Amino acid sequence: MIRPPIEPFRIKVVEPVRMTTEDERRSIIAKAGYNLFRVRAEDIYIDLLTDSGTSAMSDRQWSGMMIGDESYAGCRNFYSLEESIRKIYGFPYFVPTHQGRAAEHILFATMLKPGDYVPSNMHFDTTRANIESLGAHAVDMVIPEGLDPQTIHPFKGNVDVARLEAFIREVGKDRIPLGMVTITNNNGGGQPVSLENIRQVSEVLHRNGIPLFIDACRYAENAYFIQQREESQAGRTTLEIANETFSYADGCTMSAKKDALVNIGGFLAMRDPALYERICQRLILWEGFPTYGGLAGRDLEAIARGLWEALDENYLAYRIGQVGYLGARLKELGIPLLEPVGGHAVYLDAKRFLPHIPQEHLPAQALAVELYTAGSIRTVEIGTVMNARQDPQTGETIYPALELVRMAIPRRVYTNTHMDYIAETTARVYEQREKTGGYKIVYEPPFLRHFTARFAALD
Ligand code: P70
Repeated sequence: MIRPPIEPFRIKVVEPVRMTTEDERRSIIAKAGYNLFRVRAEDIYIDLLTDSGTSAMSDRQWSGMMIGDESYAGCRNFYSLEESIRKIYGFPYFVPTHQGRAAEHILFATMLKPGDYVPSNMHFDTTRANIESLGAHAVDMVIPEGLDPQTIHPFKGNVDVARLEAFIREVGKDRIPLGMVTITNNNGGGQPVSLENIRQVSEVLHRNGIPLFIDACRYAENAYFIQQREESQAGRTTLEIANETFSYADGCTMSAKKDALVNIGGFLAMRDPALYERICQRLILWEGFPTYGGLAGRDLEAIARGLWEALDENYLAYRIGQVGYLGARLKELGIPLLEPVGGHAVYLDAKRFLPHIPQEHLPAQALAVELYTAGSIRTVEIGTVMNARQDPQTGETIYPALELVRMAIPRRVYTNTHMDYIAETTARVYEQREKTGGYKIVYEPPFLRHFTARFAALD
C-alpha cells in the first residue's frame, strides 16, 4: 500500500467547497466555451488549474501582514524581504514586482532588442511570450530525455550543454544578451535541474560573456530534488543548495506565487549595479517605486517569511511527497503519466490516455474537459492549445512534443483524501476514454491563446 505523507501543520481556517451535479457541469462548461479558465471558481470542487498564488499562508505569514508598513518609500517590509533574498539568493540588488511576468517583462525590455536570442532549458509560456513580443527568439534546449514522457531520468529539466555551446557558436554571443534556466522545468513536467548542470550552463555562458538569469519560482522544490537525487549533495541543507544554485547566476526572475507561498507578488534580483539602475527607471514607469514595485508593504512581508517556510525540509518532504503520492496512486490505477512525477504537479500524458484523438483535435484539452465534467476537477492543458507554433515560412502548425494535462497541486491546501478522490475520478474517466471525442478552436487571440480561447466539440 502506498502511504501518503503526514502533513507538518494543522488546519486553523477552512473554506467550504460545493459539489455540483454532472448535468450542471455539462451546462457550465459548454457556456464557458469548453475553456476551464472561463469557469467560475465556485463551480469547481478541486482546483488544480495552478499552484500559482493558490497556497495557504501560515499563521506567521498572516501575522506578518499585520505589520505591513504602507509607506510609499522605504517601508520596513522591503528591508525584511531584502534580508531574506540576500540570505537565500545572495543577490545584492532586487526590485519587487506584482508577479513573475512583470519581472520578466522589465528584464527583457531592458536587455533585449529585436532579433536577439534567449536560450533556456524550456521557457514557460509567459516568458516566451514576453521575449517574442519584443521581436526576440526564445529557444528551448532541454536534454532529449526531457521531451519523452516515459524516460526515467533524475534531472529531466537539465539543459543540453553541448547544444548550448553549439548554439552560441552558430548565432554568435553578441546576439544572446542572456541565457536562462527554469527551475523546476514547468512546461517539461515540473522536472528538476541538477546543481552540476546549472554550474556547467553558467560556465559556458560566462566563458562567452553572457549572463545567466534563473527563472526561480520553484527554487525550493528544485533544491529538495537536488538533495534527494544528486549524490554529491545528499548531506547538505536545502538552504546551502539554494545558495550554491544562485551563486552561479547573475540574477533571477521570481514569481513569489509559487515557492514563496503567497497569493500575489514577485521580484527581479541581480548582481550588476548598472543593470539595477536601468531596471529601476523602468520599474518606476510600469510597476511602482523600487521599494514596493506594485505590491503593498504587507505583501512584501508575507513573501519575506514565505521564502523561508518553503525551504523547510519537513515541509518539502510533505510537499514533494503529496505530489508523488497522487502520481503513485494514478500509476497504480494504470493511468499514463509523465514520469518521474514532478515537484508541483502530476502531468497526464494525453497522447497515451486518448490515443484515438489526433493532436490537431486537441486531446489534452478534451481530457481536461472530461475531468471537469466527471468530477468537478479543474486542470490545465499544456499541449497543442498552449504550445503549438506556426512555422514562419510555411505557415504550417508545429505540434509540441508533449501533449499534457497538468494537475497542479496548490501548496498546503488539499488533503491526501482529496488526492485519493482525484485519482479515483481520473480512473473513471480513463475507463470511459473511448467515448471521449476531440475539440476544435472557434476563437483565439494572437498571444497566450489558452487563457481566453473558446472551443467546440467535434462530432
Ligand atoms: C503556472 C503559472 C507561472 C510562471 C512559471 C514559470 C516557470 C514564470 C511564471 C510567471 C501560470 C499559469 C499557468 C496556467 C494556469 C494558471 C497560471 N506559472 N515562470 O501555473 O509567473 O504567473 O507570477 O506572472 O511557471 O505554472 P506569474
